[in-house]
Amino acid sequence: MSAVSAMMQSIADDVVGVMGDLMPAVQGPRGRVVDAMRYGSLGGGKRLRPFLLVSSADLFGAPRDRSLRAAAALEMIHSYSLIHDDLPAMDDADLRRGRPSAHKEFDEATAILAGDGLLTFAFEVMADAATHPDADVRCALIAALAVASGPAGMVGGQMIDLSTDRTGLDINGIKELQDLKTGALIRFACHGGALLGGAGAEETAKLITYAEDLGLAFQIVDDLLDAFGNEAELGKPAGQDAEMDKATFVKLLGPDEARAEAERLVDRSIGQLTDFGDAAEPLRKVARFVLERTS
Ligand code: GRG
Repeated sequence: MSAVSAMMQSIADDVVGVMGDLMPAVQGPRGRVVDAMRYGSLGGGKRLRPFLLVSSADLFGAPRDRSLRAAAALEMIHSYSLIHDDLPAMDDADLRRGRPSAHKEFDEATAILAGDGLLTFAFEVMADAATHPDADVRCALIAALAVASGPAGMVGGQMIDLSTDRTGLDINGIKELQDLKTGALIRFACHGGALLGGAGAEETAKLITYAEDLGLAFQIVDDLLDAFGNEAELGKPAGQDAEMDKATFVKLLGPDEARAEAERLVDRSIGQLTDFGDAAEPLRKVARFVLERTS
């Protein structure tokens, strides 16, 4: 295992542990929705967003027990988005992370409720004093996470994706869509880490710019993986964008230019980290990982 994979695995294990403890299985009539919440959030996944949040918070010496709780809340929102995205009314996907998607393992109504449960529980976790003793910091975290995941963020991006004839979008249209749909939660990861750590305005701005470039690079690589990736490693079918004739970075720029653009963005994102010195090495390493990832 490479050094960055080991670092990511360690934070992934910790955040999954925190999520599991926060959502213990329950007996009785409401047990099924908790089972589906656990199914849709605890298995597999790269846990990129938690890694970004914890590594950003580490820059300012924030205690890990706090940053892991905030990271768990963020990953609950990401997991809800995947559960809902897989539903027949949206992407209609049978596979997620190499396993049946939540509505295939359970049923559609349970999958909808599991997504709703993860979304709302995430804010309960953020609002708890164990996440940060200062209520102003908790409020700032909650507000930023709500903006990132709501209609001005991920939900808005998903709406554009579902309602636009994506065959007609140009490169700026694709950038705007992806900046909301995928970028907003990645941006929150670094912003949330800065809030938890009490970062100053300049440090926060640098981390947010790092995350914006990284989020776009992540999405370009996602498009490249859909076009050329290995289905077994992806844990889901590939080639779906081309099948639907979607305008993607790969289609609009061509694979070579798309790859070059992702590399430029990652270089630029790393450039934002200079002032943080050696402490930002995990953020530099994960940026390079985003280019090399195969799933
Ligand atoms: C349903 C409100 C709502 C939003 C859905 C995130 C999303 C919006 C849809 C997912 C569809 C998709 C494949 C988007 C491309 C980028 C992306 C977010 C991929 C999945 O994230 P990873 O690669 O997943 O971090 P893992 O499994 O590693 O957690």
